[in-house]
Amino acid sequence: MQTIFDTIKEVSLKIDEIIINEDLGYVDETNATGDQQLKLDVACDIIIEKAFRDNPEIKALISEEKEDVMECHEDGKYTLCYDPLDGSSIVDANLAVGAIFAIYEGEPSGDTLVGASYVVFGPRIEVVTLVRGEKPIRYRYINGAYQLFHEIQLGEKGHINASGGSQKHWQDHHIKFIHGLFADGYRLRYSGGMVPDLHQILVKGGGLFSYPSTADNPNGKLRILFEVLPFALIYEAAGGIAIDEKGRRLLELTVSHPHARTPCFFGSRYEINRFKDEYGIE
Ligand code: AHM
Ligand code: MG
Repeated sequence: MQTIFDTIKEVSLKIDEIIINEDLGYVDETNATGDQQLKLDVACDIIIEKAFRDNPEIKALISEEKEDVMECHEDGKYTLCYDPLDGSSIVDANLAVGAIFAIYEGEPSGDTLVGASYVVFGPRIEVVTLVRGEKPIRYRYINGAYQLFHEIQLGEKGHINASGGSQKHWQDHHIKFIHGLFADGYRLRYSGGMVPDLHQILVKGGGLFSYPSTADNPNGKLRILFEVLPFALIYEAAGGIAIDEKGRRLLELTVSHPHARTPCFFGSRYEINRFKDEYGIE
């Protein structure tokens, strides 16, 4: 798996270069989930595909930007699912964006997820990698090289509250829960990019990120294979909890379709246990 992480670090430099230099306009098509695609989404997707498709360890590539699975090597060990540019809607405002990678051994699911990684393209490039069963490791790109920074460990409780979706469409129990956290002193930190938002909670030691079901999006917005499962593995490995609205571990969800979505709640233990109490989950 280390070679996959090494390649992620290499492609991140190329992606960073095109984020900085390329046209931010839209292409004429939409992607597999009907989102409008930026030229950057497509360019990042191609960079990742090229970097991995000849690696004999890779059985298949599944991209958020493509409808179909790309079969690579029949005897390959891993299926790599990735979101090449998370935060397409905020890149034009020059906010931090990211890329997310989930490494599956076998048919993609929470059980077969053996590793995960994400990249933050902010003022600096940071990469977090995780081998299942170990702790997430944070690297920073400084002076032309990646430097191991530290292992990531969440505290019992944090002070960040980040919830997605339009408040107009939140359900009453979600409104009550989120407002209750603010009333207790939690700070709003929501950029519209799940990578920087979830990363901030991880590196500041705790808090809550939620993307609930809403009246307009009953399954939430975030995709299980590319976005939700890799972060669920990372949050659990860091000592946090990652569940859906019914209190099920996200890693235990069944995946009906590569582009399936789910409501999701990631956080340190206190906030998630409070969420369960408020939502009436055993
Ligand atoms: P994207 O992959 O098209 O960028 O969409 C995913 C993003 C997440 O990064 C972020 O958490 C969410 O969409 C924000 O959605 P909303 O604006 O509905 O809160
Ligand atoms: Mg995304």
